[in-house]
Amino acid sequence: MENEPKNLEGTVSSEKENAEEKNKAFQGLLSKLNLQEYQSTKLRLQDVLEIGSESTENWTPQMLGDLPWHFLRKLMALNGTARNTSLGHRACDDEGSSEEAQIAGEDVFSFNDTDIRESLHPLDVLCAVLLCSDSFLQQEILSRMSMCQFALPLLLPALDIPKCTLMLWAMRDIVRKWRPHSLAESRGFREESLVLTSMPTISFVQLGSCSFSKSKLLNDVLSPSQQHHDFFIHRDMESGNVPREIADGLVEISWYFPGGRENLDLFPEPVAVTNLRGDIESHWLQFSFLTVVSSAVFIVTESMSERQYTLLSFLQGSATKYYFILNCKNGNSKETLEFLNKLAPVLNLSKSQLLVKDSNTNNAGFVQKLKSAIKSITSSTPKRMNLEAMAVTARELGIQVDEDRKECQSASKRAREITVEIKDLAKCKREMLRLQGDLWEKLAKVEKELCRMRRQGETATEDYKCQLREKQLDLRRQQNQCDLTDGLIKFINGIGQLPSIEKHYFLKWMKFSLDHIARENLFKLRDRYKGKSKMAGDDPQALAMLDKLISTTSLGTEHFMRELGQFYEAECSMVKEADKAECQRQFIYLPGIAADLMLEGFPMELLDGDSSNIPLQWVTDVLTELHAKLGGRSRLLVLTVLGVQSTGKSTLLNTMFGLQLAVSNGRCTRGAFMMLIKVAENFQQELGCDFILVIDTEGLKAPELALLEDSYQHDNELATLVIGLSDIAIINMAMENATEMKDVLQIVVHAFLRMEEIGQKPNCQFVHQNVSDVSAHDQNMRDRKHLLEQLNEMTKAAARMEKQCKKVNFSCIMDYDAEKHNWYIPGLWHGVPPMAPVNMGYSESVCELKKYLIDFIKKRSRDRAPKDIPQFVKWVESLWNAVKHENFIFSFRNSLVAEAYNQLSMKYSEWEWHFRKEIYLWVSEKETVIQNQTSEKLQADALSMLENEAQEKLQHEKQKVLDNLQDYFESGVSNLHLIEKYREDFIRSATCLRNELESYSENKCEEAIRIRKGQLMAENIQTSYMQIIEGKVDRVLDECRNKKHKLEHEELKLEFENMWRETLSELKFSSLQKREIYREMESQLRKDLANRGSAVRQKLQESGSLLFHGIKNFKMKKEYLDSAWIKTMKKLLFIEECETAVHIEELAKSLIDEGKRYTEEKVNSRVDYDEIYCRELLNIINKRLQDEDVKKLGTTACFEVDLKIHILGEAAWRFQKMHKDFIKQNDPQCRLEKLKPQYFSTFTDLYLEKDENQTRARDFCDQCLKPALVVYINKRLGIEIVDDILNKAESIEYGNRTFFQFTVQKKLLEEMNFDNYVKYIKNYDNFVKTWIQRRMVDHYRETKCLGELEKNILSTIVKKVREVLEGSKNEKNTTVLAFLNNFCEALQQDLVISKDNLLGIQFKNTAKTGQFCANIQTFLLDLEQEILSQFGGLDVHTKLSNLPLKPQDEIFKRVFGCGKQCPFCKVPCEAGGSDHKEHFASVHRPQGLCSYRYLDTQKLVYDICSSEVVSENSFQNSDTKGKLHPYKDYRVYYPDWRIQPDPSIEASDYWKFVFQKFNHQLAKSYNANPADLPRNWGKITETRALEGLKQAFNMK
Ligand SMILES: Nc1nc2c(ncn2[C@@H]2O[C@H](COP(=O)(O)OP(=O)(O)OP(=O)(O)O)[C@@H](O)[C@H]2O)c(=O)[nH]1
Ligand SMILES: [Mg+2]
Ligand SMILES: [Zn+2]
Ligand SMILES: [Zn+2]
Repeated sequence: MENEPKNLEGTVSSEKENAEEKNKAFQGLLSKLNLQEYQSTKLRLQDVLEIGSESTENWTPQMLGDLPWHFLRKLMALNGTARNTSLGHRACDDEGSSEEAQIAGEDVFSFNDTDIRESLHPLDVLCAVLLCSDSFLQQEILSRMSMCQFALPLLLPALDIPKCTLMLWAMRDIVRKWRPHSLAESRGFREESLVLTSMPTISFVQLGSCSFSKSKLLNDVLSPSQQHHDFFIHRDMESGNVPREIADGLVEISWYFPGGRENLDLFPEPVAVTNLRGDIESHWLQFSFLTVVSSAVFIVTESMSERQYTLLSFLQGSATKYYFILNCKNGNSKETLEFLNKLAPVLNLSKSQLLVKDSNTNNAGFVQKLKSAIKSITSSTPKRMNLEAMAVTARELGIQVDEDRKECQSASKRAREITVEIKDLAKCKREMLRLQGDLWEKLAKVEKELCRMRRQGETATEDYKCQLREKQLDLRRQQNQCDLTDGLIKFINGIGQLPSIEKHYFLKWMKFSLDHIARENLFKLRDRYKGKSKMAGDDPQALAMLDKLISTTSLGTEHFMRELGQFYEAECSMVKEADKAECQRQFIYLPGIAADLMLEGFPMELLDGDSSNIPLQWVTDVLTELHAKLGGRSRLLVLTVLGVQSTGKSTLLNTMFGLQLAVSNGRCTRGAFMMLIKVAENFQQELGCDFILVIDTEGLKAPELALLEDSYQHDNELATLVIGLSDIAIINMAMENATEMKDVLQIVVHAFLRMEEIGQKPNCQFVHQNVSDVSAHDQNMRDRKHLLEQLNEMTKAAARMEKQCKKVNFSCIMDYDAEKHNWYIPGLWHGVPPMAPVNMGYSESVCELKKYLIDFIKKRSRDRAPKDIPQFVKWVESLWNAVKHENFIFSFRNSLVAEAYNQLSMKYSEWEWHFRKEIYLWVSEKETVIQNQTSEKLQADALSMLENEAQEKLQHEKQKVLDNLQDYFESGVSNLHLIEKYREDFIRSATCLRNELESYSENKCEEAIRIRKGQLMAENIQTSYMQIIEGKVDRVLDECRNKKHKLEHEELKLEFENMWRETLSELKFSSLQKREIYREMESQLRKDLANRGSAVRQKLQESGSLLFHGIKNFKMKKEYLDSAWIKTMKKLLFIEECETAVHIEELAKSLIDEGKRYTEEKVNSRVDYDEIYCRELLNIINKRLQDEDVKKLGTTACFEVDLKIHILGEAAWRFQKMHKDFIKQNDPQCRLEKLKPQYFSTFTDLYLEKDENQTRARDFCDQCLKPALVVYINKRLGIEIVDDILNKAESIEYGNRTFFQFTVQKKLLEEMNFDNYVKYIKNYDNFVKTWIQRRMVDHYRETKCLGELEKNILSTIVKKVREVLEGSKNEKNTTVLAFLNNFCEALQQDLVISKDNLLGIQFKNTAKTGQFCANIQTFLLDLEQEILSQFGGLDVHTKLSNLPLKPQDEIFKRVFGCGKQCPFCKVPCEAGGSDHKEHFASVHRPQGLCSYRYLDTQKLVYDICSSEVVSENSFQNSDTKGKLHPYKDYRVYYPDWRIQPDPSIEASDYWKFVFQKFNHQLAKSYNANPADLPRNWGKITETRALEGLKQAFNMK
């Protein structure tokens, strides 16, 4: 250094000492600030951005250690008070001490305790923080300081070495915008990176000590008139007077930028101002630097000594202009002047270069003087230099430059290699990023067309879909054939192979260069456009053009990432198509790289704003990778922002979370970006999530632009997607423009409405920007009311547009509270840019909002578990899919919703079965009790009492279901809010179930009582006969005993026989009346058809007795078809007669089956015939004939008559036989005969005086207990089987209807049997019944565990029996008669013991109860074995047919559901519960599968309804009365069906495969021609079909 003063040279030792001292000071400071740990491992940006518990606190620093964090947090929030270092008042201390002082009688005032509050100089804190930060945090700190218009550190004192560091890198990110006066006319502006902008620099340094503040002076100079701003910290600021510990030698820099208003601007061009802290003497290096880079240096001094003079004279020859500001204070000014005069020739000083200030100088005047001095410098074409050039000087002087780190330099080189080539942005994009241009845009269009089918034209839907699919694949193939371009390879190397720090540098460098190029480009473009738009006036067309141009020529790292995404996606689809082997994949590692970037806080593109498309595969895989990297701990809260273009959305997010989203004028954010903000470990629990995912979106278009393009659609899509993903959505509004606001609100309301419909209810916060008054909230009360009214109005309009008819208003569709969820935020700038700092009010309001949001998140996560990444991915997928379709609501399907719904309906099925079981058991118990009733007890009001009891029970059980439902919805199972809207369905279903069971139980009880009454009549007669017989037996016994000799067995028998014969002949048996059932039924049928006209009557007459019907099969006849109806149908719909005939025959067959089932059930219950049975049969038929579907067939009265006759005829002879059997069973004589052996054995035993106890006990077991136990087992077995099956592990298939469908279809695919498929499709309910029965029988045959069930049932009841016996054992004195009565009484709810047999047992029974019981107990063991082996001998099938409650029917009810079928393809409904509002099915199938065909060609139709409902096609059928109706509006005719478009092309692969496989067989069996199936259906393999099935049913 030539001009370095000698006396500073050679003092190495003092320099060393100096350094040591400095280091000591620094260490001291660090320990005060608690920053030591960051001396080696620097603070990173992420550390500062983490959300911790302090985010919700009002945070004032209390200790010195709080100061750095206070600074960082406030700065991140752009708060103007960030540099404040005063510590929080310890208010109570203060008061306390003054009071204490008074009490103690001390003086209140004294000098020493004034204000020596412990604190630090702000610059010390700043330096310490910067020294402890890594270069990325430094960069962020400086960028934010620049926004706050704080002076920035240019040369930062370094500590371990006596040098300092030039903060070039740290300022790299700052971009400033200004309007030089040369552009004032044209209203153009300049925008440039600060470090690249050349301008004159004016430096201010100080010589010796000085009592006036040059910083303050500078602030006065730089501040705009009427608005003072502290660019530099000065001693009159808070803590500005605290002695500096390390900040001496710091050089700060600040700038003046003109705004293009000549009378207001200080200077016409930008000027930089630097300020060296401390004396030049001790900071000569810094000073030398300044003398080289500055156009002028102002030296402030109060006095000058000899030494100082000498020092300054070394500056001789310097190119810089020197000015002196002399602050005259006391006597020595004269001496100083002398020195200055001596210096004048050396430094080329002129008169104007000395500014004298004394105590009389008017400050304002002085400032003015200084300003003109500067102005004259700038107007004299001074030296201009930018920061990059300064760095060169710095290096020459041995000053470090922060950019010189090895990593930074090599990263810069890498980035330059890519960007150096770029001249023309549009061209570069075309050539370097080929995949995302035309190809990707075309792909986006095809993907949307696949959903919207707008240009389908005449092509058949499935064919058109195939074509599109081919096109899609072709585009992907083209993409896949592209090679990576050179630039891209370098980019991948940059982000893929470098260590984290270098990668970071690399990405930053990329950004800086690309931004720089883009700015230059834009500048030119604007210029060119300026001319055009001037000609056209301010016409929107030109604006729109410009807007478009800006977007096509913008280039950022996101474009590179997007390109990688496309490479990845193209490869994926090739692999999927098997065009590429898994092992050939080149790009499989890319998602991992992108996930890393996200983790490091880089924004990731979610929606590509250029093509309006989401690269779904890419996004999914990146996020999945991210989830894996997080070890599965990825609970997210999603926060988004929406609003009109350029209303400061990105700025808001940047301020709130310290993010670095791109911010600028014009459409700046494109599409949507997501970013992760980490929640501090110790705060995750409290906040309920691990990350906050922030989504920044592209601004919605201004209305004038919206008119021009199709951008309304784009905006709508964006809003729907983003709001759908949100937990919290911030709607940003700049208050000034009412129409703009209305437009945005409309879009937003639509999106919210859609979300409500699908169960997603995000919270919504309105942010009104640019409202500054403190009273804003109150003043705007009216506005808020007005806003709410408007919102309500819009909501209603939107609901109408979405074709919803329900009444809604805004707060129904979102979580919105007008009072709490409206925020008024003042404008961002305090004053006029470019010199305006960020408004404190802005920063603080945003901070308030943030606090509120964090609090809100805490509360919200308590009652709703936040989604994790896999769930988020599913949301993206399903929302995007629905958005692509036109009709969002009906297209939306989300696997999470489906999963939650499936879980709920599974639960509901359980509750339903429980309810049923309770009622079944109750009814069976009551039936048993009724059967045990003797006449006196079966009173007239027995039924109504039972009914009351039933009501209570039903109510109770229903309530249980409702309670379960309630509990379930409060259980915190995930995603419950999504299915909230289905809750009503299940509540209604519970009521419906209750009603069903009510009529079931009433019918059962009624029937039981009726039957019992009939039995009692017979029993009474019986009893009287038995008494007579018993009297006779008694007499004969006496006679025999009186005979002298002992009678042999033969003789006894003879005596007994004689007595029996005589008695019977004496008795006049009044046997039961025999009825002619078929006649009774005939008359009932006549009554049923009485008012159907003479033709019917005649037909009935002709048919003759029922006895002759129902034997042969039912045959179709021509007269069953209404010929007039058939004709119209044929004309309208081309429905052929034969087709209708087939349907009618099917109907008849199914009704006949049902009749048979009913009859059989009655016959099996072995009761007497009752006319109710016939009535019931007729009811079944009549009800079915009233069905809408059946009415459509146009059957004739003749059909009805014949069908009824057939069904009743078949029933008649069975009922007749049943009646006959009953009479036979109950004929008194027969019954008596049956008892004969027993009487005889009692008789002989009595005569021989054998111990009859044992025999009697055995008889009791055999004849009374055994049959009762068998009946008991059968009664329970059905219920137990259902329980058993549902509790099996595999029972998931019966869990709900969706699972069942999946299982069945999967099994069918495995078997691949044509007949089975036909049965499944055509005769669904029968198929299901057979299926269940078959599975059940197979299961029990295989496992043989039915025996186990029987054993369990038996042992429970036997245990009960034993208990009763045990209880009676010790009763010595009771008679057997009494015992038996007790016994029956005790078990009256469980066992029906035959009264006849009991009487026999009681006859002449003198045994002692105790003994009798003991005997029974011994026999009981054998009895149990006997019963079990009897059951064991039966085949499973027989066993099942013996059960009064058929388990297969119960399971059928469970899986069959409402039984409705899709009006187009007949696929069964899968909705849960029995009373749902909408029917739906997971997959629909090609219509030809259920025999639909084209009438002209008779070829089977292969259209799928789920595709048709989004196509332009129409349908016609009898519901539309043959008129064509657009498929899209199918809900006009089928409002209770929800047919959702396929979530993916693959979902219908299953049925396509089946159709393809059986096309010819189907055609043959339906008497049609095979379909011309689209070619690529043939490519579907069985594996893919199964995959499709799994996907459709959401199975893993
Ligand atoms: N006057 C004023 N300017 C603002 C305010 N908020 C932001 N800006 C400026 O407006 C410009 C646009 O801000 P951005 O944050 O990019 O706006 P945006 O809504 O994200 O814009 P797009 O993403 O392009 O839709 C920037 O230059 C901001 O500095 C404000 O409240 N008042
Ligand atoms: Mg933005
Ligand atoms: Zn369908
Ligand atoms: Zn249904």
